[in-house]
Amino acid sequence: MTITRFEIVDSTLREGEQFGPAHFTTDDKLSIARGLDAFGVEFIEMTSPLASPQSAADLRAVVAMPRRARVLTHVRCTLDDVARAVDCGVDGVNVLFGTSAWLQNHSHGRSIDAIIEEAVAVVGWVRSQGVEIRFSCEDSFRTDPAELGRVYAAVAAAGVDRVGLADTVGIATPNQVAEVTAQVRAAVTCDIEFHAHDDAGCAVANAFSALDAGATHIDTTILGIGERNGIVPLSAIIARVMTIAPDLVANYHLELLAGLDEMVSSMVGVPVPFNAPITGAHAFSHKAGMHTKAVLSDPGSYEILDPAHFGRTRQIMSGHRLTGWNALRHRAGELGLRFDEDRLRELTIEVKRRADVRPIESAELDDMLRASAAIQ
Ligand code: HCA
Ligand code: CU
Repeated sequence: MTITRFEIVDSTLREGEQFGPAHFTTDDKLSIARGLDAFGVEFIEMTSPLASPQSAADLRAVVAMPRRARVLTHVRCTLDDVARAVDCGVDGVNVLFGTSAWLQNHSHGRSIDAIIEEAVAVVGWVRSQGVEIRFSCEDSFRTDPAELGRVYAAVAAAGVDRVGLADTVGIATPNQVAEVTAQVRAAVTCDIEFHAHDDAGCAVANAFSALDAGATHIDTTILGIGERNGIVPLSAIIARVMTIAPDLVANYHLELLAGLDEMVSSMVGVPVPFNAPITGAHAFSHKAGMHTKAVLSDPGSYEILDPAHFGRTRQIMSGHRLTGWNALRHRAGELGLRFDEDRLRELTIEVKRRADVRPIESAELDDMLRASAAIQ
């Protein structure tokens, strides 16, 4: 299937608040909301106003902000909860119900028929208020597929704007996500949102699989923060979609991604992961001689994303034992120095010899190059 739509429901201010070390102040929340709005996400999802008095006040503050993104809040699927949400002036509500046997037995104790009855009433009421609504089956991938189909068909018939598939425990595989999403796609005409946890390291792959099978909206958080080890990181799904369908990310302000990651990293006190696509400190560093040679000739040889699109710069590393003479010539060129080929080869041997003992700092390498140029 060709992916034709991709909208972002960023949940840093809901799922992200459920990350162990997270505690956002009102100012933090406003800064995150402003940053996400400037980046261009379509939706900002916030914690339920029923969570605490400050949560309700913060939700109202974000609703009152000048913004283009639509503000959603995430509440239980009850008439009381959605009434509180609507009262805060949100553009939409994201409601959920636990439909797996685990959650039916250990959380709310309701049957599927009772869930459907409540969900249909809630969808009808929210729509009557002119507010949009998404209904999600929590723990979708441990829910009986026939029951899942029955619930979605009922809420779709009641006029829901989106149905949500949630891999709450991070158990789904990409093939399973493709299969279940395709079944839901065939059963409903409304939009489909997908929410993926990363317990088994498949969140981004699963989100992409969902898009490929007809999902339209992906839940993200900045850095991927969320319950346990989190969900789909914003920068990662952008990278994934961009390599396949660049037009679908063309309207986002991609140069703001790294700043968003840094902001949330300092708020929650965890570093930007080294392996974060796009924003990781080494995401555009090239080291081994074979790599640097090819990248210097054409960056596309080892880069599927252009760092310039994200306001980032490519690094060609040259002061280490894996270096090659192309990398050293490149660095020399940046310093305005030129060497003949023999001298470059000698220098490469010397750099490798020194780097075998310990890493060479970039200033030290530059000194070596300058000293070598002086005696040439
Ligand atoms: C939660 C559960 C949730 C909801 C996702 C959704 C999940 O912490 O409330 O509403 O689609 O992972 O199932 O985050
Ligand atoms: Cu979640």
